[in-house]
Amino acid sequence: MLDQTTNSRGSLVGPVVPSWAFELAPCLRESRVVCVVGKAIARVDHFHGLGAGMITAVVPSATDLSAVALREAVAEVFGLVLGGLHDDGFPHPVRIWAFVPGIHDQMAEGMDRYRVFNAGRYDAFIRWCGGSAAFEKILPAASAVGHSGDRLVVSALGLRTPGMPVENPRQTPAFGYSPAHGPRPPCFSRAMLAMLPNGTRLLVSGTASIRGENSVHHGSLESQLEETFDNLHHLMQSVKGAGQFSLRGIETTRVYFPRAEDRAALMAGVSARLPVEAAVEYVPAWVCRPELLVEIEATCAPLPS
Ligand code: 3EB
Repeated sequence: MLDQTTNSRGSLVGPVVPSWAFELAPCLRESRVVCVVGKAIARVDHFHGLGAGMITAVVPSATDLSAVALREAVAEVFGLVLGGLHDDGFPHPVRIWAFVPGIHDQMAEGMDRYRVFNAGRYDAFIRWCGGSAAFEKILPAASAVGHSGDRLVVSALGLRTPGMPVENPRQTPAFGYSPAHGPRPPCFSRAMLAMLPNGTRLLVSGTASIRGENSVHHGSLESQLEETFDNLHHLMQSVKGAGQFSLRGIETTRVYFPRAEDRAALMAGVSARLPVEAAVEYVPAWVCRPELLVEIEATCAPLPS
């Protein structure tokens, strides 16, 4: 799905970070091949810009790994990416993208590949944060979606200065989800307020039709879209003391959707709710829960004061 698709201008979009992020750190400085879990191979690419770094790690045949091996591989890959950003002088991760192959394939009792991924990511962040108490202070914003290839791809954008995580009062923090959503919770913040080289931006994580910690409006694209925009609105309203944010300040978005037949309705519903000048990409992709029909990520500038 995500392996061969197009954005609204007709350019190919792979399992790759959006162009606004790539443009912040466009220069490839170093590319290494490393061994993970003693057998799988990963390629780790380090990109730099003037005020930002990006590290992308790719595990080519991740669908060959067992649940135990995948959890360990994900933990190692996140460790490589977070450690690499630190060594490159951009020690503060503000935004992570993960592209998970076969995201809904069952791997173990009640565990699809997304839940196994979550367990490995949790292991890495526990190590990196020195425990779960610091999650609310430093977890970056993120998106995790599926694609039809077999590669696990993790990209992280890092800065020299820390971002400030923002939560949504209508949603349980993802790192506080109950075990109903898997043995280990997804480690990310709903948004990160970050000082990018081009100014302060709110980097909004993948946002979906979730209230509290439960998916709502099963089967209804229109209602899920409305709920998603309500979540975006309330998230932006909850930013404290760093300028004001609203949907009107959105500059870029990515809309992930699993059902090809929903594209036209999404294009109509999304563009009606966004500023005309916002750059929107429509990216066919499974999202992390099978019942979710849309997930939207965004970058947002503060409103003029
Ligand atoms: C959710 O809110 C919906 O696992 O990194 C959105 C953004 C979602 C990021 C992730 C998951 C992730 O739980 C899914």
